[in-house]
Amino acid sequence: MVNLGALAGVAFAAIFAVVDGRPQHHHIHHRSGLVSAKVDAGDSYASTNGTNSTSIGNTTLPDVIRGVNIGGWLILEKWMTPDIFDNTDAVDQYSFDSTDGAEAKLKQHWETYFTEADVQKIASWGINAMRIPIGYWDFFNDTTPYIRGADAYLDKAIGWARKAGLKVLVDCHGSPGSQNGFDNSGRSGNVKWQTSDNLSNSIKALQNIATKYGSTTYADVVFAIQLVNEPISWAQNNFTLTQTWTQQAYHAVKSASTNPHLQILMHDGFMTPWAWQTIGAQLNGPDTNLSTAPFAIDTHLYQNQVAADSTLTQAQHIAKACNWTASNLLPSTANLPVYVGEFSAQTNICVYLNGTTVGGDACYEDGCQCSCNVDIQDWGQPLVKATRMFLEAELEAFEEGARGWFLWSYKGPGAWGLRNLVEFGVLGKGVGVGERMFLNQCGFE
Ligand SMILES: *[C@@H]1O[C@H](CO)[C@@H](O)[C@H](O)[C@H]1NC(C)=O
Ligand SMILES: *[C@@H]1O[C@H](CO)[C@@H](O)[C@H](O)[C@H]1NC(C)=O
Ligand SMILES: *[C@@H]1O[C@H](CO)[C@@H](O)[C@H](O)[C@H]1NC(C)=O
Ligand SMILES: *[C@@H]1O[C@H](CO)[C@@H](O)[C@H](O)[C@H]1NC(C)=O
Ligand SMILES: *[C@@H]1O[C@H](CO)[C@@H](O)[C@H](O)[C@H]1NC(C)=O
Ligand SMILES: *[C@@H]1O[C@H](CO)[C@@H](O)[C@H](O)[C@H]1NC(C)=O
Ligand SMILES: *[C@@H]1O[C@H](CO)[C@@H](O)[C@H](O)[C@H]1NC(C)=O
Ligand SMILES: *[C@@H]1O[C@H](CO)[C@@H](O)[C@H](O)[C@H]1NC(C)=O
Ligand SMILES: CC(=O)N[C@H]1CO[C@H](CO)[C@@H](O)[C@@H]1O
Repeated sequence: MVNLGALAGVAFAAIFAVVDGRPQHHHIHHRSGLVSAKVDAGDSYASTNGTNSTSIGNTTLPDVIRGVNIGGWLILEKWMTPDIFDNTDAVDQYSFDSTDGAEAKLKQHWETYFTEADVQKIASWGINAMRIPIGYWDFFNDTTPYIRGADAYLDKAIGWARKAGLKVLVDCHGSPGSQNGFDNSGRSGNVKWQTSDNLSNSIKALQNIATKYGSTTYADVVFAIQLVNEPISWAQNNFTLTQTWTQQAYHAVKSASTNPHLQILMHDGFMTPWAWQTIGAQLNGPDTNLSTAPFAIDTHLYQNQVAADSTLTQAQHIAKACNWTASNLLPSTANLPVYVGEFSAQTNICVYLNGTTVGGDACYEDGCQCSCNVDIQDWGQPLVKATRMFLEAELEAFEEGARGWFLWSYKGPGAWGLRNLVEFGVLGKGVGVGERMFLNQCGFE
């Protein structure tokens, strides 16, 4: 997930409100006697078609990737797992790794936060792929300031995925020097990815990743490797340099891989997939088949990261989500597949009993609930339904215009968590994540 610092506004406060379970404004009506978070028995559901698969060589890939991120596991993010940071001054993986007893705590976390039972649960919901973030430090031949060992758990997850029939995207989420200064890169603060040897060292780590996970041994389960996550295109980073590096990294990963069908993903650098069409055409060729193209773009589409989004009603959020197909995803003629590698059902809205929504984090009428400061287990039906409507619109837009999607994140807090969304009736019911209550919201049909 991306935390855009000062811009995050309400959303950032909301994260902590949800984590703490404490309302930020004591005059807000919360936990307002609406105890049932279940959807009405009388509601009707439709099942969108399951997704067919296409096989090439040893690789069989669903035609629509319906995925989830396994965030907060192999790279710590404090807002997602605050408990592990208790009694430390650490703010990120880097600072955590030098605290007392860090190694034992990390092993315990790796061992328990995500298990084979979770993979089975995910598969039972109709999810067919996982994007698994991991840091470069487990694949780097020289010493780094990070504790190693997370890669053994990536291997376990890949084994569980293989058994459950899920595909895996190995996502190099933390790169040398930090590509964005966000905690999700391993180290918050300075961005030094494009200084010193960090760019070439990023490629060295990717070569090791590709030698292993890009081999034919993994071709039945690892369908893609991601070069870098969310490199910023401002401040210390230069987007032109990012694009030059991407082509070098692409060729390095390709030559280190023996799986000829491996896909190589690059995050768009917050410049939208449109900015990658020329490179896409160069790497994929002019007549690429979108389901087999080797180079693809990862874009992240949130509606809770900038203050302006927190003024929107849910109807406006939905209109914006539907619009993404045209505004942020590419037409099939672009020869460049796009994955929505991160998005969330979480918006900052308040919902009245009659279903009307306003943006923000405060409302003043009995029964009204705001998504950012009421625990999801206490959500009444109006809030559950409004959130479901938005999430279904997002999925409709992605399945129309993208190769696939990965929700952030399986165990995210509140409405950030797929686990919570399924448990509290925001997505899926009988047949899983392909199930729809609000068909054709975007008018594509
Ligand atoms: C998709 O839906 C159609 C019509 O309901 C059905 O005939 C077909 O078997 C479905 N395909 C899959 C893969 O579920
Ligand atoms: C899956 O394949 C079947 C048989 O070719 C076809 O009828 C159906 O429309 C396909 N479903 C999807 C979702 O593409
Ligand atoms: C398929 O997998 C087998 C066993 O791992 C391997 O020997 C073979 O080269 C693979 N074929 C392709 C086309 O990747
Ligand atoms: C890292 O070390 C291994 C084992 O010595 C070697 O096979 C590999 O080529 C090295 N990777 C890089 C990128 O130098
Ligand atoms: C980014 O790098 C390119 C190529 O080196 C250079 O032409 C351009 O001026 C740089 N942009 C900025 C904003 O520094
Ligand atoms: C893309 O490639 C797959 C696998 O070879 C094939 O089934 C499909 O028909 C191709 N699609 C197009 C549009 O060529
Ligand atoms: C839809 O996208 C276009 C740009 O493609 C933009 O001009 C317009 O404001 C967007 N509308 C909404 C509701 O987001
Ligand atoms: C829904 O309730 C709110 C708050 O009482 C009210 O302002 C709004 O007009 C109502 N909307 C409709 C469509 O009844
Ligand atoms: C792993 C690595 O090469 N890190 C380097 C990134 O760049 C900074 C300086 O810009 C170095 O201090 C790091 O050693």
